[in-house]
Amino acid sequence: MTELLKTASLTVNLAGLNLVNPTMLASGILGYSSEMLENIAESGAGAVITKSVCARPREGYGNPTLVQVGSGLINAMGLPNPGIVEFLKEIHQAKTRLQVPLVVSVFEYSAEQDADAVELNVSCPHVKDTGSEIGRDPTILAQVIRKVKKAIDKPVLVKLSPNVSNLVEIADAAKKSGADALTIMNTVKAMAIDVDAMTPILANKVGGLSGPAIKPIAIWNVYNVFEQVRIPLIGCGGIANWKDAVEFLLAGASAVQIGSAIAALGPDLFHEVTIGIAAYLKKKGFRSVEEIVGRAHRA
Ligand code: RRO
Repeated sequence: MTELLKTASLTVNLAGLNLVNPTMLASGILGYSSEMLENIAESGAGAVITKSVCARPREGYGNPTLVQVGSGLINAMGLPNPGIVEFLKEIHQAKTRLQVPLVVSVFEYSAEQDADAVELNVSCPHVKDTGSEIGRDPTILAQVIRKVKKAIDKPVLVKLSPNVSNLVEIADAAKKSGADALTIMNTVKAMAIDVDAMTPILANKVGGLSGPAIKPIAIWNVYNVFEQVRIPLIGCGGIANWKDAVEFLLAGASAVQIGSAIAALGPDLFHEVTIGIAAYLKKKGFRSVEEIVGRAHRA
């Protein structure tokens, strides 16, 4: 099995981050502890992204925060996090132990020296003022990105929302204001209603849908942005196996993030997906992941 990993180059240079393979842990999955991130890296992730953190601690919403639906999950956690000061301790510890790039997901930007990169979360579908209010307005988004780029000299990834009328316009504004790569996409605004109680199930009522249900939406958005904006893309949305990952690469993503499926199936999925990508490259006669990025556009 591991011999297979040597038959093709699986490495990816993503905006200056060197990944041993194109899989990344999506933000928001599996807590804040450095042990958890280390475990994920040891299981084969090419990079890990923390849960989103903001300047001050936030409790998040009350329960229920999660509901399973047809082929996905709707969450409305409400950005629970211990605040940057407390979080820095975990980040520092993680950085000293991790062998793969550590990306810190931030809401309100706070200087973070130990991160290899930051992922700006401007796309939470339901947290007021700091989430998709920024990510859906190209002018405000550009101002925020310029400010962050001025403050740090690390790669800035920007995670965008599908809950906008023109994602290409948003992606273009992000690129022009200095984003180094774009993560496409955050969750899709969604709701589930309890027919007995006759009320929305989540305490926050509205949430974000993730999982297999949103994969075709994410594939389309990656494909469409790739065609019109020249910037490295990271595909995210419903990846549960190697084939899903390959689909994103063919659509134009240089790397992929896996979220809900890791929570459901465990971190070994990173290795399985990487092996699957390697086998696919071998079968098709390609020597590197880079050779298939955006390949579906040649059709
Ligand atoms: O914490 C959340 O409820 C949350 C966030 Br910050 C996000 O970016 N996307 C999402 O679906 N939920």
